[in-house]
Amino acid sequence: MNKYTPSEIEKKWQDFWDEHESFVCENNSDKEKFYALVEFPYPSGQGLHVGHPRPYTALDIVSRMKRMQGYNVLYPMGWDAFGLPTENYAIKNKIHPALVTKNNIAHFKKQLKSIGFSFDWSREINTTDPEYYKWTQWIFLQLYKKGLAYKKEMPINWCPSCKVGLSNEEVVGGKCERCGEEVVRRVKSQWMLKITEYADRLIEDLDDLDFIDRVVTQQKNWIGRSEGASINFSLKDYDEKLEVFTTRPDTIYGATYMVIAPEHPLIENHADKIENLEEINAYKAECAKKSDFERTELEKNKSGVEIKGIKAINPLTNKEIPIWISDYVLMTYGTGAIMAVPAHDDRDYDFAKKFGLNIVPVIEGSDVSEHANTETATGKMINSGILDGLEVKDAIAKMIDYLEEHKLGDRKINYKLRDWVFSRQRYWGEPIPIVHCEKCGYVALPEEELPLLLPEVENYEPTDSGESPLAKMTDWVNTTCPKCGGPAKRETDTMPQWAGSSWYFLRYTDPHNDKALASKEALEYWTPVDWYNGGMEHTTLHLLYSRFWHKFLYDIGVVPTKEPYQKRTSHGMILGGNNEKMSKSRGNVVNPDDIVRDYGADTLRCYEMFIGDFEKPVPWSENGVKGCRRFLERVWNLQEIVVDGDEYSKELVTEIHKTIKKVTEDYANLKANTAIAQLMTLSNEFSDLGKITKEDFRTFLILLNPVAPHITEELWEVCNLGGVLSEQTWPIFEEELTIDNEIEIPVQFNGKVRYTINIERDASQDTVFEIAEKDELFAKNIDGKNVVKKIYIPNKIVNIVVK
Ligand code: ANZ
Ligand code: ZN
Repeated sequence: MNKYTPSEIEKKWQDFWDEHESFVCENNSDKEKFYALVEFPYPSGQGLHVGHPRPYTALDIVSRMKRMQGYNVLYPMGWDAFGLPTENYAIKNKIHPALVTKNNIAHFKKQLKSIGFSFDWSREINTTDPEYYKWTQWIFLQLYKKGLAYKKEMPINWCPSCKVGLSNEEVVGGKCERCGEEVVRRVKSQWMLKITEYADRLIEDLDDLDFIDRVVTQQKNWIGRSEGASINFSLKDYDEKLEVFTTRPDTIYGATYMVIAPEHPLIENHADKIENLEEINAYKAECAKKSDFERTELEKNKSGVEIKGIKAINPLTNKEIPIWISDYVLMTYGTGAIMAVPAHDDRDYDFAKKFGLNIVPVIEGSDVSEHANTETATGKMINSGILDGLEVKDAIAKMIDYLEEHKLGDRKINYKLRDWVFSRQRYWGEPIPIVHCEKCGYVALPEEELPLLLPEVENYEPTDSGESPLAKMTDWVNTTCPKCGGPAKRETDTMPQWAGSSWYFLRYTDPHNDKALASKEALEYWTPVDWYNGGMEHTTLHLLYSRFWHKFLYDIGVVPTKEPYQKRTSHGMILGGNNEKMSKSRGNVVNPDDIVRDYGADTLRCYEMFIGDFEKPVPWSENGVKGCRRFLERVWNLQEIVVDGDEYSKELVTEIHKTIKKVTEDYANLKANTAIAQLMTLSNEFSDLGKITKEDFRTFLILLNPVAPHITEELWEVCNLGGVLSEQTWPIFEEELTIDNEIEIPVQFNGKVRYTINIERDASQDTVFEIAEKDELFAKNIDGKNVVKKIYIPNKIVNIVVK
C-alpha cells in the first residue's frame, strides 16, 4: 500500500474530471434538473480565504449527491468583477483595471480548482466581459423604457475618501461600508431605479418561498411596510395644511404638538412669519452635520426649537398646538412631519418631558410604550371624543373612515425602502447607455449599439467635483443624439457593483448566447434556482435587488418565473483562531492554499464542514484540520482489509443502512458535520471488524465522496471497485434494515431486574423464555422456589413470578 499523498492524487483527479467533463451539464436532458447556486466571488487581489470554501463545499456536496441520485445538476461559478477595490488598486499601481481583474480571476480560479469543486466551468461568466455587460445594459434600457429608471437631484450619501455616492444599504452605522470613512450628504443628480414600485410584491411573494426565517424577517424589515394614515393639520391663519404620516391615527386626540424635520420646506416657505428664524437656522446648520443614523439611533438626548409665529390646529380637538423642529424627525420618511403623541410614543414623551409640553393620555392604563406598531397596541380609548370606549384596533379603523369622510386625511401605506441610487461616479463599472440631447433630453441608446464599451482612459482617478473620470474623455462624451442627430453628451456615471450580480444566475443557463441574455428554452428548463446559498450580509442588498430585477423581467416576459430563487440558506462566518473576524490587519487570515499544500484539499473540505453548525460563526482551528486529516488517513488504510464480496458483511448491514439514511438526509439539510461523524463511526466499525467486502467499501466511498472526492475516487480505483466513482448511483437504504435487530431486554424476578438477555427483535415468546432460562442467573434467582407465572412483553421485558 502506498502512503496517503494528497498532492499526487488530487491533481490527478481534477485533471480527470476536466478531461472527461464530468460536471458539465446539458440544457437538453430528460433528467430532472437541479440548479444549485452559490454567490459568485469578487476577485480581489488577496485571493480566497478559508471563509469562501465553506458555502462552496456545502453546495458542492449537495450537487455531487444530486448527480449520483440521477439529477441533471447545474452548479456554476463566475466573477462579480466590477468594483472599487480593483479600481483603487489600478489607480495606485497604474495598471488597467481590466488587467488587474484578469490576473485576480486567474488566481481565484486556480485556487478554486485546487479544492476540487464540481463546478461546470464551461459556463464561467465574468460581469466585466462586454459580452456579459451588454445584457446588463440591455436590462437597464428596458427599465428605462418602462419608466423604472429616472434621474433625480438627490441628497446622496457621499464618501469623501472613495469619492463615490453610496446607497443607503452601503452606509453602515453612518460610515462607508467599504472604507469606514464618515459619510456626508451631498446633492447630486443621480440615476434611480424604482424598486419601491415592487415593495408589496417583494414582501408578499416571500410566502411561497423556502427561505430561512432570518432572511425573510430581514427582507421584510428592510422594506418596512407600515399601514396608517396621512392626516392634514391646518395652520392657524393660513390657507395651508401640514401633512403627517402616522401609524396611530387612533391617538389623534392625544396629539398635543407637531414636529417637522429640519429640512422641511415649511420653514423656507414661511420664513417671513417666523419670529425666531435665526435660532431655527442655527439649529438646522447643526443638524446638517449629522447623518440619519446619528440622528435617530445614536442621539439619546432630544434637541429641538419651537417655531414661533406659526401654530397648527388639531383637527379633532380643534385646539391650537405648537410646531417644533427637531432632528428626530427625518425628512426622508413619511412626510417629514409628525403629530406628536407624548403619552403613547417614547420619542415624543422624552421630547415633551424635556421641553415641558402637554401630555394627554388617550388609551386607558397604557403607559408610554414602544408600541408604535398597530399589531401590538391594545387598550380602550379615553379622552377621545368619538373614539371613547373603543379598542385600539377598532379606533384606528373608525378614525381613518372619519378622516376620509371629512376630507382630513387618507388611508396610507408607507415604506422604509427607498428607490435604488443606481449611479456611481467611477470608472470601473458598466457605462449607462443613455445620452443627453439638448433638444430631446435623455435618450436611450438603440439596443443594436450595445454593448456600450468602457473607453480606455489615461487616468481612473475620480474628479474632485465628484464626476466620473469618464467626464474628462470629451471624445467619448460628445456624441450625436440617436433621435434627432443633433449634438448630445453621453452619461458619464457608471452602474453600481450590484448591477451585474442582479441577473447573473440567468446567464449561467445559457452563457454564450449572443441573441438574448439567455434563450427562452434554457430559462424555461433551469429557472428558478432550486437552492441559493449566500451570506447574511447580502440579504438586504443583492438578494432584494436581484429579486426586483427578476420580477421586472418576469413582467416584460423575459423570464418564466416570478421569483428567481426557490430556496435560500445562509452560512455562518469562519472566524480567526482568536474568535475575531478574519482580516489582514488582525493578522489572523488563513489561506486555503496553505491547508491544501500541507494537508490536502480533501482535508480542507472535510474540515470546512466538520468545523461546526453550518449556520453559525465558528473559529478556525489547526487542530481540527489535523483531526480531519487523521480520519482520511484511517480511510486510506481501509484498503488493506477489503476482500471480495458483492454483498454487505452480515455484521455491518444495519450500520450501513443507518449510515446511508443519516448521510443522505444530513447532506440535504446542510448538516454535513453530523454526516461526517456518522461516517467516522462506520469506518471505526470497519476497522474493528478487520475485514470488509467490496460492497461495504463501495457504499462507504460513495457516501464520503461529496465531502472528500479525490481520496474516494482514488480508493475506488485502487480497490478495483468498477468504473469511476463519480458515475455511480447513490445508495439507497431500507428503513427496516436501519433498525438494530438484536436488542437487549431486562429479566425481572418478582418485579426486580436481575439480569439482561440479548434477543432477536420480534423473537417468539418461547424462544425468549428459552434464552432467559438458559442463563446461569436464572437458576440462582429461582433459588429452589416454584415458578408460578412467566410474563413476556414483546421486545420490552421478561417477568418471572416465583413463590
Ligand atoms: C403618532 C403616533 C402615536 C405614532 C403613537 C407612533 C406611536 P413606523 O412604524 O416606523 O412606520 N413618524 C412618522 N414619520 C416620521 C418621520 N419622518 N421621522 C420620525 N418619525 C416619524 O413609524 C411610524 C410612526 O413614526 C408614526 O406614527 C409617527 O409617529 C412616526 F402612539 O404618529 B406616530
Ligand atoms: Zn435629440
